[in-house]
This record gives sequence, structure tokens and C-alpha cells, in this order.
Amino acid sequence: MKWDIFCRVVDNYGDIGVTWRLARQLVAEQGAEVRLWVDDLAALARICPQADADSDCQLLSGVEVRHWPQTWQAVKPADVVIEAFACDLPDDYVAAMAARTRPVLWLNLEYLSAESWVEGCHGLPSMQGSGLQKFFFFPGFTAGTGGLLRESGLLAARDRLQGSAEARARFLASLGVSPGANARLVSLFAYENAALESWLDALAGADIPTHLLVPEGRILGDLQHWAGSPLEPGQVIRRGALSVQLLPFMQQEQYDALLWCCDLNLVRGEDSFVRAQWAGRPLVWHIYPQQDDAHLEKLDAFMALYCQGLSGEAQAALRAVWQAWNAGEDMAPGWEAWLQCAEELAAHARAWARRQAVRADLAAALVQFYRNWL
Ligand code: TRH
Repeated sequence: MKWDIFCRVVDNYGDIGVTWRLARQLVAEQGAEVRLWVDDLAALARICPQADADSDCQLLSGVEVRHWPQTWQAVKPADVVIEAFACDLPDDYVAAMAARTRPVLWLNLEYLSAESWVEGCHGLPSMQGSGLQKFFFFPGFTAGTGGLLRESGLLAARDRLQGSAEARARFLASLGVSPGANARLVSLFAYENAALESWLDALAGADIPTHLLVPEGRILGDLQHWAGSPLEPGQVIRRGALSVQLLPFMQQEQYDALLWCCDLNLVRGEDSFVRAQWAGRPLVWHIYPQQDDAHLEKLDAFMALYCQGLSGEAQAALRAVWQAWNAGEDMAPGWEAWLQCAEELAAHARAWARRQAVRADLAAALVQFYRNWL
């Protein structure tokens, strides 16, 4: 089974983050031969430092990583072709797909959304000018969607780390982090956000100490504005009950483990959002902002699904915090309500991860889709 996965890095790390995980998992768990075509290898090198941003062809974790050049050079198409996030395949490659004697399964892997229309569109074909069919493959949270990326050993590895204070301390020490014994550990990965200052002020004024870990990224400007001075990776600053520590942007596996260690994770986009769910810990999602506020419907759809089973108070707290965070508004009232429901939100996050883990993962669902199509 040969697979070609095409990834165009639009911005940020979500496109490469998702396709890089998928490629590795198809190799490791499905016995697939995978070529991952990436137009911007520097983005891959950020989340996978072993990658050489200047190499046209390299083998990484069993995946043949190829630079997707502006001028396409002819190659034989694979059995299954994944166009990630409607990235538009090279015309010559599509022509080669159409010319192949054995048909090629062509899939467009879509962005993740909890909106209800997704179930109706998942797996639908669309006829292309080339005479080929392209199928739309939607990840998702409900039966009737393609599921979520989840490697087979992921939750066991999470449980091992979460179950061992010693292993956690060792891992955190490897990042230069040594939180106080009673501190609530929180990670922060977000886009620029006007709500940040009000939330940091609330944390600083709280009774319980918080140690906030911030991998370098787009939120840094707001953080430095609040701190009143530039911050260096590794540096810890203290304000009242809050310690803030800037961390270097880390390798993807390290970031996963960081999420498992934290009591609360603020995440963004798509891939970190899913990984925070697998952490089984409460999360706050900064959704990728789209034109005309199209993202707000996505946010509502996910909140409606995620909030099922929560008490009225906890639902209200979660909605208040997520809405303020995404609207850049005052976080203080929502945060106060959140703290009142913290235990319920923690138990709910665990239960949510357990329920999601019962479903087939995205890589397995893709392989099943291919088998059914054959
Ligand atoms: O980087 P993002 O904002 O990506 C976004 C979204 O995917 C969005 O939907 C898409 O339209 C846009 O890109 C183009 O957030 P996301 O999806 O969480 O991806 C971040 C990746 O970076 C994820 O794989 C985790 C990884 N990461 C690290 O490897 N190290 C780190 O230190 C951090 C903070 C993240």
C-alpha cells in the first residue's frame, strides 16, 4: 500500500503538524509506504528538529519526506493520494493519476469541525475535470466522521507519565521547569489575544499558585506587554501567585508530554486542540480565526458537543471562558466561575477522552475507507 500525502503550509504549524503525525502513523501501524510532500520544510524542522530543511528527499521515522517543488518533477502516483486541506495537487501529478491502469484513491483530508453537516459530507465523492473522483474525508468527534488522529500507544504513554510524579518531574526538568509543590501547572499556546492580560491578572491575584508555561510563539508580544519587559526562553517571572515561564518551541512529542503534565492547557488551531483532548485535562481552545467570523460557528458546535453531560454551572463557566478568550474580552468573571467547577471540568475532560478513544482513529479509518473502496 503506497500513499502520497501532500501538504502546503499555509501558515503556522497545523497543516504540517497533522500530516506529519498521519504519515508516521500510517507507516508505524498500517504497514504503509508513505511519501510526504511538503512545500515548506522549515515548518517541519520546527516541530521535528531531525528534519533537514534543505533536503529534497529524506527518510524520517520511516516516512519518505519530499520537498514539494514549485516546478513539479514527474513521479509515479501512489495507490492512495491525500490532498491535505484542499492544497491542490500539481496538474501533472493528477494527469499521471488519471493515466494509471490501477485506479488511485484520491482523498481530500478536510479541517476538523464539530458542525453537524460534516457527517453528511464525510466520504462523499466529487467528480473532477480529470475524470477522476475525489473523496472528502472529514475528521470528527462523532460516528459518521473520520475520527481523530490517535496513535495506538498514545493513551498508555500518557497514563504512564500522568501516573508517575517522578517521571513527570524528570520530563519537566528536561525542559528546565521545576514548579512549586502546590502550583497549578498550565500551558499556553495561542494566537495574539487581547484577553491575555485580564486572565494573567486573575491568576496573579488568586489564592492558589499557578506556574504558566508558554512555548515561544504568537502570544509572546501580548505576554511581554503584560510583563513590561522582553522575556528570554527559560526565564521565569513572578507576579503575585503567578509564575510565568517562557519555553523554547519544542519537538512535537515533547509538546504532547507537556500537555499530559499540565492541569490545564490553552491550545489553538487543530492539532494541539486534539492533543489537549487526549491529555484528558481541561482545555481552553483558541480557534483559528477565519474571515467573517466563520470560525465562531465551529466554536459553538464544538462547545455544544463537549458540554454534554456537564452541570449547568460548569457549562456556563466553560462557555464564558472560551467565549471571552476567543473574543479578546475580560476573562475575570468566567475564570472565577471556572475555578468553582474545576473538579467537575477535570473529571469531564477525562471522560471525554475516554469516550473519544472508543472510536476508530483517523489513520485506521482512512485505511478502512481504502479497503471498502477497492
Ligand atoms: O499552528 P496552528 O495555529 O495551526 C493552524 C491550524 O491548524 C489551523 O486550523 C490552520 O488553518 C492553520 O494552522 C493553517 O495550531 P495547531 O493546529 O495546534 O498546530 C500546532 C502544531 O505545532 C501541533 O502539531 C503541535 C506543534 N507544536 C510543537 O511541535 N511544539 C510546540 O512547542 C508547540 C507549542 C506546538
